[in-house]
Amino acid sequence: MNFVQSIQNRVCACIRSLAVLVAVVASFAPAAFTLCHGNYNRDGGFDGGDIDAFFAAWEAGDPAADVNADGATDGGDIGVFFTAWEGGLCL
Ligand SMILES: [Ca+2]
Ligand SMILES: [Ca+2]
Repeated sequence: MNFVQSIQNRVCACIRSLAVLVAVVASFAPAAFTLCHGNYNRDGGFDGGDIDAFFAAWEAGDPAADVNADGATDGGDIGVFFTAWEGGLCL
């Protein structure tokens, strides 16, 4: 293996590591990174679009809808979502 191949291999290994990191970060639910559950669709406002987005995720059992972060997407999340949404709160 010559010097150029060695550098190429290292760059490729670095890119693969970065791709793995991006995949890991992307696998987390968006809600896990936001403290602004009321603005569920992250458009900056608190409106019906957030309700639609929240319930679409909630009905699908999407972990992103686990807004109370108890590990389950269930009825407990609805109250937390509506409290944040009605108050325009970023908890
Ligand atoms: Ca919104
Ligand atoms: Ca939950």
